[in-house]
Amino acid sequence: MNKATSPKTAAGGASTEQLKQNIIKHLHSSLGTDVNKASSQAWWRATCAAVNEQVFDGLRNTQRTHYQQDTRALHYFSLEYLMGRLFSNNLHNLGLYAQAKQALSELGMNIADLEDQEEDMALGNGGLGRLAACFIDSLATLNYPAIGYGIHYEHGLFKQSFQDGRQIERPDSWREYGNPWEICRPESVQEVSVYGYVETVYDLQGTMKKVWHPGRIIKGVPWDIPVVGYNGSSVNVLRLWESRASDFFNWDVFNSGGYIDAARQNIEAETISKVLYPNDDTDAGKELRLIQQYFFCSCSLKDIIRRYKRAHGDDWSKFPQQVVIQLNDTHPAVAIPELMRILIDRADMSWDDAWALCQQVFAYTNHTLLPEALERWPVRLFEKVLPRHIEIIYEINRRFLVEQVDVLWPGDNAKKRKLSIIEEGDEPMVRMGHLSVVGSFKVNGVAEIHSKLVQSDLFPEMVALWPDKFTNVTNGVTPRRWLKACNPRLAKLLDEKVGSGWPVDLKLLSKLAEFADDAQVQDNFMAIKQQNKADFAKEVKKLTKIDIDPAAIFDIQIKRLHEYKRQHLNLLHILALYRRILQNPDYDMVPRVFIFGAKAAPGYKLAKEIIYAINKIADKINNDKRVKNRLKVVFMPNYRVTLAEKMIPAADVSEQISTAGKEASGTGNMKLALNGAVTVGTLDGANIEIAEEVGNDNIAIFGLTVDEVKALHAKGYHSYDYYHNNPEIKAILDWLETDYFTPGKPGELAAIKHSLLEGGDPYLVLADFESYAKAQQQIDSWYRDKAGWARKAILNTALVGKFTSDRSIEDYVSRVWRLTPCKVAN
Ligand code: 73E
Ligand code: PLP
Repeated sequence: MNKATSPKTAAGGASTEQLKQNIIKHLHSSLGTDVNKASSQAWWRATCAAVNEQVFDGLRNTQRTHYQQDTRALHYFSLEYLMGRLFSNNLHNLGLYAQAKQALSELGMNIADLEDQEEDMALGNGGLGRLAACFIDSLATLNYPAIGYGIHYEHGLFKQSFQDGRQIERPDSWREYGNPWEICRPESVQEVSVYGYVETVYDLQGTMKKVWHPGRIIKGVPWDIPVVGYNGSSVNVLRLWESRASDFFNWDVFNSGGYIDAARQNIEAETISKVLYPNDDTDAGKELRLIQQYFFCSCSLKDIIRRYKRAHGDDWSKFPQQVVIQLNDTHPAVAIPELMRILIDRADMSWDDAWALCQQVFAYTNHTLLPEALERWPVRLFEKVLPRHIEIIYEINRRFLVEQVDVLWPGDNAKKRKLSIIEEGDEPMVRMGHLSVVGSFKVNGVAEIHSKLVQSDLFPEMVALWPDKFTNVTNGVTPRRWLKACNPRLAKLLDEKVGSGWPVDLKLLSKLAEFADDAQVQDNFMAIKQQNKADFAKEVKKLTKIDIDPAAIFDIQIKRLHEYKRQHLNLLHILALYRRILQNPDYDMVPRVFIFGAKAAPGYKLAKEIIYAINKIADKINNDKRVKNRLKVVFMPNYRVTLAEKMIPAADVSEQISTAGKEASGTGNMKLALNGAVTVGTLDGANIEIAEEVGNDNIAIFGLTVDEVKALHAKGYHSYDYYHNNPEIKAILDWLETDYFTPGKPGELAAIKHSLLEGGDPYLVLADFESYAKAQQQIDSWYRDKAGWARKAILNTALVGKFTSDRSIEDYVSRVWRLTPCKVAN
């Protein structure tokens, strides 16, 4: 394994004194203010500018080295990057955090206050976007030549607040006053066409050519965000495209007197990169979303080709050696027909040569099996927006059906219908998953079980056609952000116990297992947890006005709100505990605080009802004297990376309770276990691999397995049976229909009951309830044994080294990308 070295004490040799001088210099010369009157915002910007001096040195060195060595590079195509804040991350990765803290303190400033000046860069919805952010951190740390491509959304994921318990969305304007980390690159602008029509023409030799006459041309302006590797030696780039009206186009309209029209079309062009779609399943059918996808793929491919041509001219033969493109789900799959178009229509390549090249360049990661998230686009929409691409897709499909499908299954029309990239029906659709598999040389899922299901349930025939195409790469998270930076107390203990190499070699944490029964280490470990909980309790008080006791179990469920993630299973269990307390005033339980963090997609009605119900029930329970603080419920508003960084170090229990087979992997599960939380989880996604690593004594597994879920559905699932046969379930569901939690407004919380009964309970909440309640009982009894619990918490941290995103990247390198690390000289 290619190991990065531990961070130098001061990258570029900057001392605390130099840093101080640089900060002051930037206060003066970049911000136009001075130490006596500068705001916290100005101090933060000046410090960013001082840090950037070193970031940019690293960036120049890296780009020069990659250019000189003409390296093969990874191009990560993703519609989402959930980066969070960059300030402390960059300082940590440059090995400058301690100096910066000291320098600022000597200047009379508190580094934590400056950190709070930064808006989260929330250009993603959840796990998929955060995975992309962890991956680019690991790629830079491991010195792999790589570039991330995406969209420079003006508005990232909405901000969430609650009004009378209901979710309110407000726009996120993360760069309203500019962003110190990004660099605009006007010299690398690209132009992208959409709409129009395709003409068939013949040249003098009688060869047929297709000419696309676009209806509109849009300019793509690149913004580069430096991605600093942990040792500071490689600094890669995240290149995000912003859409603007093309100069050429405006001029045209202006000449014909259409000033207002020109202004309108300007706005339309700028709309493309205006806002991130806030759904973490797809909005198939939305024209703007398809245009977003095409816009960034086309800009990025042209950028890659421009760079390739600078080194290799018109000789395309080395392209597949130099370029590999990873498609982060099907969202960027339109890159496949776009590269075909460029090669055939622009570079005059034959179909066969172009297709052979394409198939060596693309690889596809599948992140979900949920039917609603499998992207399909109406053919009609494609015809309108991308008339040339739909022709190319038809031809890819025709050849695939004739040359592959019909050869293996001659004359089998049912197979053809099932495998066709075009789904037949009243409204024919383009299946982006099929296109991605056909156009890629590798396809992977994101955890062992998920990759198996991709092969057995989603694409079995594709596996029969190309058995070697399919593989697994289990997800991972960067331990730099998700342990070292967010949990400094634990990081320090780990430095002492296992040495300081763990941030780049997470398996070293296993040495901590030797101390799992050491009373002193247990005390230290649990004292750190206690301090983190006390810090977080203050944050809870500040944001929600709720008092919580750090001595209670902090039981945390943080993730997007979705029925398959089953926040409502957690809620039903909370109601069960509450009811038991009311029925038996002496009910004996370890005090527990159930803490939620979750955004619901604005159009997802039931998800919003679940948020409302949690808030209303929390209100009642938290103010009920009879509970005597045994139970508290907190819904933290505006869950995002920055909040995750505060919640995860404070968690005792991690809720990972999706219906088996539905959560492809999960990554929050890894972060929580790494920080010493014990998981209550189903055998789903990466939970299975976490259980393998930490052992069954250190995780509370419950619920139906994937096979049992399938069998239950096959036999016929009747949620009413559980309602009628389990008095606790019946009482709780009926309770939701009363006005107990919403005085004077009975029925306000009934939506959950209805979805679980008349709605058929599609995610088997009632089927898993009893087993879940038992697992929670198990947690309660485990926690009573202080030493036993400390042992479990320590072993969770010690044994999850597998889940570093460095390991994921090395898996991608050996199974998919075939990259060579390229050490950058300072
Ligand atoms: O299980 C998670 C997984 O950990 C999965 O649900 C998530 O990806 C994570 C990273 O692999 C995911 N997000 C989406 N699909 N799967 C998605 C779909 C449409 C829009 C945005 C996100
Ligand atoms: N949202 C944020 C802000 C995160 O940090 C994470 C972490 O992995 C996720 C969503 C994904 O959570 P999960 O894997 O539990 O769905």
